[in-house]
Amino acid sequence: MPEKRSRKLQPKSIHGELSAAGLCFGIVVSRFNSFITERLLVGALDALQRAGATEKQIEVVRVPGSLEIPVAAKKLGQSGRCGAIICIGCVIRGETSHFEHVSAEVARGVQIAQLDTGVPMAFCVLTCDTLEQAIDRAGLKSGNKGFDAGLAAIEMANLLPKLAPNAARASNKSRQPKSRTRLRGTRHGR
Ligand code: INI
Repeated sequence: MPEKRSRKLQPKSIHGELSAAGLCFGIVVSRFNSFITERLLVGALDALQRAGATEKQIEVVRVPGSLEIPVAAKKLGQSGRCGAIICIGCVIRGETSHFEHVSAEVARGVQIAQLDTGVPMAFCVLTCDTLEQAIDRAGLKSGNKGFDAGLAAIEMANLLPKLAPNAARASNKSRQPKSRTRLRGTRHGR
């Protein structure tokens, strides 16, 4: 092949913005280990607020334990109200193998729920060996994983409409006439 000085390829890159404008979010929070999960919730709300979300754009659903997160997240996804869902739980290793069952099933369940509904679900279920590890991830040494999950949810809620068949319109919000502006992830918006 003849040697050719070619410029580097710069293919179109598709990504989701970190803006909550026009989006609704669901947060499913487990009450089990609420000392940790409530702190993760604060982190997730902080991320949404910094991205411009208001209370009207957020729905918080509480469930007894992490095992109940997937079914609640799936129902919420099916409702058509949410552009993305944040799943918050905390599983801490104990004396028995219960930890393995709960942590494996909640991860599997949330993955199935997001694939079944097509609604992105940010996974913020801590699986820790000790309470100290959990505390570190809920606002101490390792930051707040709820905040990280909030950012992931915002990004994915913005990204997915761009991958839809009518992506040209979805990715070009600014060209839409004002009258068509509406909250995506609402009954009317989907
Ligand atoms: N649920 C949790 O969220 N974290 C745990 O660490 C946990 N442990 O260890 O038992 C836990 N169990 C409860 C479970 O999620 C269900 O709520 C319960 O089994 C009822 O279905």
